[in-house]
Amino acid sequence: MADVPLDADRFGQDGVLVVPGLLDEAEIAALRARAEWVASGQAEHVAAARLQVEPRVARGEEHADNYADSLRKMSHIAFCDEVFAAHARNEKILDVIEALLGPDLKLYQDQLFMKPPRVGSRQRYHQDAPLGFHIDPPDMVTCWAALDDATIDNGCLWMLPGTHCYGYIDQDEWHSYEEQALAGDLPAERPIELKAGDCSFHHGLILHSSRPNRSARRRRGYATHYVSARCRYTGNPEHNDALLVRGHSHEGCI
Ligand SMILES: O=C(O)CCC(=O)C(=O)O
Repeated sequence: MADVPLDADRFGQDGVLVVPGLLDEAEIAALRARAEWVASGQAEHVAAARLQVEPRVARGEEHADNYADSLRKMSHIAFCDEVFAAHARNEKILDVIEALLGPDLKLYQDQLFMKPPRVGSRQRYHQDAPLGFHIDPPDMVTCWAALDDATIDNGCLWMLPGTHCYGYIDQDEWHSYEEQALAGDLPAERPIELKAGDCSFHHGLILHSSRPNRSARRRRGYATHYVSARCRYTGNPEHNDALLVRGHSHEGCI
């Protein structure tokens, strides 16, 4: 493994870690160009169902300047697009993930969160692992790569450090954290402001959210969700399309 300067102990305590400048300008430019094309809706290799429009725009309650800037997110695109697939296999990212999850790694899912200018909506407080990740144990880490500068103003991620240590949290409790956040009464929450090219890494059980983008600036973040290849897959085996990205698969595991 390459020498990655990272504080795995800090990740163990907080459940989140930022690695500044992990992606270089060429890598960011390639992702942005591809995101632009896929978000235009013209890329035939990406099924339209993978592109989700902001709900308020879809209902006609808000208006976006163009189709790309109406999109909330694009999902599972590394499974059909070579540029996003190459990012998901980026050795610099996998070195960090390996330091946190061990040597055998699979990509379970990916999502390009578009958070478009003015209409980008809030993502409520949630844990990732219970939301469609059928694995046991929940050994899962997400790399969130900033394609644009992500600030409080344009809707960066917010984390509740340490909450990954509580295991699966009842969804009623998610809602109570959400209400406290909306009331401005959640002092433990921390903004994860990033420059384009920075990556944050978060545990599958940490509570996190993001605020609306009311600014005129984009805030795209490409999340690749990795799991240990030693986890058991608890879903319908026919739906298991996790991709081995480093190390080995294990009999009876995902
Ligand atoms: O980018 C966002 O607004 C939400 C991201 C998120 O929830 C995730 O990466 O798990």
